[in-house]
Amino acid sequence: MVCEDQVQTELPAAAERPDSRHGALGPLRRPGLLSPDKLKAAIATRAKAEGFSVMRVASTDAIPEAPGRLAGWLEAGHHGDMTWLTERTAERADPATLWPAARSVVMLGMSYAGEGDPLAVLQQRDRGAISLYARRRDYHDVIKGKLKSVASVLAARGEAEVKVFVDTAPVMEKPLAQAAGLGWQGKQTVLVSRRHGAWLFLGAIYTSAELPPDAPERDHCGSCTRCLDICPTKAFPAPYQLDSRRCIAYLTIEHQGHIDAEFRAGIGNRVFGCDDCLAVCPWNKFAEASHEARLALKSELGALPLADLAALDDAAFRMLFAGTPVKRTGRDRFIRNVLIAIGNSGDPALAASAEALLDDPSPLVRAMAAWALWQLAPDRAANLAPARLAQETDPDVRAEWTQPSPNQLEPA
Ligand code: B12
Ligand code: SF4
Ligand code: SF4
Repeated sequence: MVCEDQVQTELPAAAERPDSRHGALGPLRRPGLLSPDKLKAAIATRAKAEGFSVMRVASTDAIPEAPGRLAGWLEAGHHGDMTWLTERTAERADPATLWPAARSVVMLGMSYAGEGDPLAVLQQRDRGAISLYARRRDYHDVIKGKLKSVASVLAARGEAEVKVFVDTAPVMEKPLAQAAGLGWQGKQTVLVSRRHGAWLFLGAIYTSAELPPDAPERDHCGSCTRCLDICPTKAFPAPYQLDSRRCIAYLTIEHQGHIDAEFRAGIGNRVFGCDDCLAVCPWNKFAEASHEARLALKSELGALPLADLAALDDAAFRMLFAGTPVKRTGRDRFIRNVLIAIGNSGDPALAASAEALLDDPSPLVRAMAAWALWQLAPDRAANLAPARLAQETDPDVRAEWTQPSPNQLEPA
């Protein structure tokens, strides 16, 4: 989802590549080079072969509203502690500023629609809900290779320069995808497609090739507000505006610190990400389940018992989530999330899992172990509190022992 530490990948134009058979010949089109229309068709063919569900083109000046919207979002503080979003904003909001040689943006979407109801696991309160995108191989790894393959067509058959991006800084993939006509930014801000619903991973190729642009998609949300209404932590101050600081995806994946008491009940049993505002979109009914083998769902991650998750040490965490996006949070933040889910489970049998983590080296874990114990076994927590306060030095963990955190939101 967010992967700003990855750098964009560049392929040199065909003439610069060591294996190029063309050499640098001046402006005449060499044999094998394609006209813009044919080049676009060739890219579409390769994109389809690589498993992309949709590919369309935008010009580099297609999102003139983006700089103002990005600035407003940042000024409102809606990025939380994702401070990297405040850097290189001019390049982020304008492809031509990021790369002056760029003439076109090829936007690609890959479906990750699943079968069945992705929210069903939310009813299993003793299990951990991992969002649909993360129960599989990390899409960054899969899509980057596929983007490079598509981009190689541009380099070889258009003699164009290319840079490929999937979640790499600084690119605004959703407005670009809307401008290219892949779909529109729904009221929950995610790109929604009439054919694939809200389940599309996005990737971008910036290129020096002049390709015929496609028409932008218009908004098909109408009077629907399902995604806004379902949000458990009320993260939408208005339609089309997301305050990340209130979003469970942000809190459970990106946020490094303690999670405010205000949001804990709303998190329910979501231990990594959240799908609610995507899953309720009526446009999903047209989405076919994804058949991309390299993004196949790992069924074993579907509804893992919270007791098993709480028992993971660092090595076991890495092994269980190897190759998936979950590994990025690291064990401590993940166990923080699991303990919140345990506290929300209403299952006194899980109090033992919380108690077993009271001495964990991570204050993030100790704090949420104390909180979960207060939720499930308040008498036991009250008995332990004096001794715990006598030995605990971390102020945030002490605060959990001093004041059981009130749930300010109803459980989802
Ligand atoms: C930062 C980030 C996050 C942050 C912030 C999310 C956000 N809405 O921006 C957090 C951590 C919360 C997050 C969560 C998720 N993310 Co994320 N994330 C990103 C990232 C890296 C940057 C997005 C960005 O630039 N945000 C900044 C704001 C300014 O941009 P914006 O969303 O376009 O918001 C503007 C519009 O709403 C617009 N606006 C204002 N008024 C109006 C009015 C109208 C009519 C319109 C059209 C627009 C509009 O202005 C806003 C600013 O106010 C992108 C990858 C990328 N490089 O683009 C992935 C990306 C958006 N994430 C993705 C995914 C899958 C998710 C999750 C679904 C994961 C999950 N299941 O937990 C959730 C979805 C939560 C949600 N409702 O958005 C996918 C979405 C794919 C898609 N189909 O759109 C992306 C594109 C990654 C990818 N390559 O596929 N993510
Ligand atoms: S991902 Fe979940 S918490 Fe975030 S805005 Fe959507 S429904 Fe709300
Ligand atoms: S749920 Fe409704 S409002 Fe939200 S994105 Fe889908 S169509 Fe638009």
